[in-house]
Amino acid sequence: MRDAQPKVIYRKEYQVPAFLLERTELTFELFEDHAVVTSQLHLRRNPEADSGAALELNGQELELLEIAIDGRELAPDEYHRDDELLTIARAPAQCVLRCRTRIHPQDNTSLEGLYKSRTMFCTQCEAEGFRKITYFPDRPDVMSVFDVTIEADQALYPVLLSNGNPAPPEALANGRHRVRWHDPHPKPAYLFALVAGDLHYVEDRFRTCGGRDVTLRIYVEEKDLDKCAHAMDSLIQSMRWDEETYGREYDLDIFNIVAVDDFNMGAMENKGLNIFNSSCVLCRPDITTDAGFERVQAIVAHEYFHNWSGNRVTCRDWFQLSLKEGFTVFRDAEFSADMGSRTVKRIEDVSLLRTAQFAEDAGPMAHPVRPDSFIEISNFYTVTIYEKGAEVVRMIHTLLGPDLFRQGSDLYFERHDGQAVTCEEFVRAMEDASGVDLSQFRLWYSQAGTPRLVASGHYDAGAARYTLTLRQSCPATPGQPHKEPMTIPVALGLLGTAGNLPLRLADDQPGGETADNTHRVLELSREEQSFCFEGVMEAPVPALLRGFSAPVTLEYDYSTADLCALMSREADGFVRWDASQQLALRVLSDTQGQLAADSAVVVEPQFLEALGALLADPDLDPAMVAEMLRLPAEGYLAELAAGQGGADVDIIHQARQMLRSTIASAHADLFADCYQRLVTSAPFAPTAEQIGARSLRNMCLDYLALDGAEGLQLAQSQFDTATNMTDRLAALQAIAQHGPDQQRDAALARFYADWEQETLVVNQWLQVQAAMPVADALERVRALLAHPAFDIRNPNKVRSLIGAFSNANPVNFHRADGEGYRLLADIIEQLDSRNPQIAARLLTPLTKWRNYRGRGEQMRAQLQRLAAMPTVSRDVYEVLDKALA
Ligand code: B3K
Ligand code: ZN
Repeated sequence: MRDAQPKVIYRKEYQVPAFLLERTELTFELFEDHAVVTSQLHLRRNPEADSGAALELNGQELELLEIAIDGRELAPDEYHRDDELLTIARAPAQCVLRCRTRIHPQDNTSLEGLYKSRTMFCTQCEAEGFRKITYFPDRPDVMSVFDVTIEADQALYPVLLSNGNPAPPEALANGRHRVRWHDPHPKPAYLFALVAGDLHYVEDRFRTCGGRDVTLRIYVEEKDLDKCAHAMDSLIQSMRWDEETYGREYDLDIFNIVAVDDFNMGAMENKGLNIFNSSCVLCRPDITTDAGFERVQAIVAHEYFHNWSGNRVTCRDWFQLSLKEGFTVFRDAEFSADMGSRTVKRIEDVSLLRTAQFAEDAGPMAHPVRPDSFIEISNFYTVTIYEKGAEVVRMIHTLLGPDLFRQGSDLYFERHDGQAVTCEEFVRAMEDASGVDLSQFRLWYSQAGTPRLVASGHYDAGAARYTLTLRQSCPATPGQPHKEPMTIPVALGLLGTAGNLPLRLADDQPGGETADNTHRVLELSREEQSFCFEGVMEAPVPALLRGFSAPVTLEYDYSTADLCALMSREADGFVRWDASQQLALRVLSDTQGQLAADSAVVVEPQFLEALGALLADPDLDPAMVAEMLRLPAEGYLAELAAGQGGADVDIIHQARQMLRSTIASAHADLFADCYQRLVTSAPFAPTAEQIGARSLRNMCLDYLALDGAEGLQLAQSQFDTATNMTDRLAALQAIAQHGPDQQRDAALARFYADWEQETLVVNQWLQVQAAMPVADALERVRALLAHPAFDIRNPNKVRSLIGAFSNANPVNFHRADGEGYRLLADIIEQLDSRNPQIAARLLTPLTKWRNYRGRGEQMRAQLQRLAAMPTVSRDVYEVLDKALA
């Protein structure tokens, strides 16, 4: 790897900035082969800092044209410059620093800083991209008011946008023009944004609770104007929801969203000017699936909610990233739950947490929600920071209850408005407003790893008493060999033969009283605790972790009959679903055992019966039935097997396929009936009800196609006649996964011919092919790399083809000859010098090399090959370093 090892940055080394910024003036002169950035920084020594501390400005890959203080150009010996920093040892206590730099946005392939996406200029500054634009104290605790002037060619870039409010445009000589923007809200550089391009917009208005009218615009290329309605609706719903749920009002006269094609992640919450990956904003029923509609709604909301949780109150340093991300994910999850089906949203989130976050927490990249160190902050935009961080906020919500939680969030926003703060300040505001002591709870921020909860129950019929014993432990993670017991809220009910039983805890025991006497939230705080319920008239089945009240693994020795009872009668939808998954896991594990031992495969009849009952009952929520019929993913099965001696990908795949075929043939008639029952002539709408119905119907289609020719014919007819992308893509997927070669290739060719012009649809087409479990999938992926539909410079395409192949096609990625690993490493090698963020992210599946029986060494060999590249980015270095440690 590179000779000089990248520096590790530690949270404990935080120091306040030496200088504060009162105002930032920026001028951008944009040209076809470069841009000139002029800055005037109004600086003042920070009274809280060491009085001799030097002024430090971050800067990377910048050509310095001019540097002056208070109008006087600096001599070369008055400042020092290296690859990352410009240091001025003796700057006046108050001064204006003027800097001119030249940059080359056209050549910026990292998609960080100022760059070009197709024909437009745009920026991405979080976390540390601003330093690629000009010299600046690029840290989130340096906040200032920004005045931005943009000058560019009027014909090529008629729209010039930045944060805040604009002044009228001015025409300049040579066909150029200029627009000035003023953002009155002090902000760190990571929230700065600029866009210049030939853009068109859809406009609406929102009147805030305080009576102010806000202009809402979504800027897109002209061809995409008819794909903005859903994002606009979602924005208006989000603004209303945040007023009603959190009392948060929007604070500028304009809110702009811009869609760009080349973007490293989903979207970015820049103040008043959110920049979106076009895949997370553009929607139309004929090109977007239901999942796409839901994603757009959630991401629009997420970025909007950041206006308070992130922008008005921001992070002191990047170790506090979850302060804004965890809280904002919790907020957007609750918003989505309110807009659609609460239980289904929870199921989706828990599935992601279990498959991706638990895996991260069990692997070499494990880190606490508030990390202690990093090499490259871009690597820490993780499922732990986002999803586990959101679970931590959710647990505070559960422990305090909705009213005290709201008082806590009000206090947090009021106390820290305009500040850059830490996770500690969030917890303290919650404590101060509620009077609840969260001292022990804070361990959730500092300890990595997924806690393991083991539960056991004892029923004493004579005393009508049920005793539940809970024991917690947490596995060691890198740098954290020993863990302390945490506060774990365990929401539960007790299920009897005729429904949930009333709960009465023995007098001396705490257990959150709730309005519903069949529901309690127990607080486990010691390593082991027993909770005693009185007046229990029959032996109950405990319904534990209702709503997934804590991000832990749970072990309880349920009988198959217990799980069937929970599946059919438990009041909590999450527990019903979870019981179905546990049952499926048990059956899958039996099947794997039978396959490994070469013995006959026998599927537990109670499991098949339970699924049949779900399919046959027209009164059940179709969305829930679909979720309960979905078998755990192969990747998740591999994670579980990793802890038990290593995963055998082929056995896992065979077992899952075999179980699916058994279900398909056992219930062929029920699938066909259910499919017909859900046919509708209602016009398409992305409502929870319709989404649920389509989800079950397409689940039925998939099982029917798996069962044989008749089902494949049905899939073909749905493919030929579908009028929305959800149904069309589901049919294509069913054909691609289960159809004969000829039918599959014809459908794929037809799909491409129909949608060649719609990039986002073409990306779905790439994804379907990357995930096909056919023998030549890898060769197909290699061929697609050369197809005009692919472009390695575009992160969406890389994710669709390479991301899908390595994460959603386990049998082919883990091919015995190691070619899957080689393919991924080839791509990472090509990408690392261009776009290190994407390269580092693609590495994830290889970092799990220890989990795979018989494959680990081949995976590790590819990591070692990458480590031997002559130059390695800081991003990829950090991941390799941890994965190979
Ligand atoms: N805050 C951005 C993520 C920035 C990632 C930088 N590598 C999007 C979001 O979480 O809302
Ligand atoms: Zn966010």
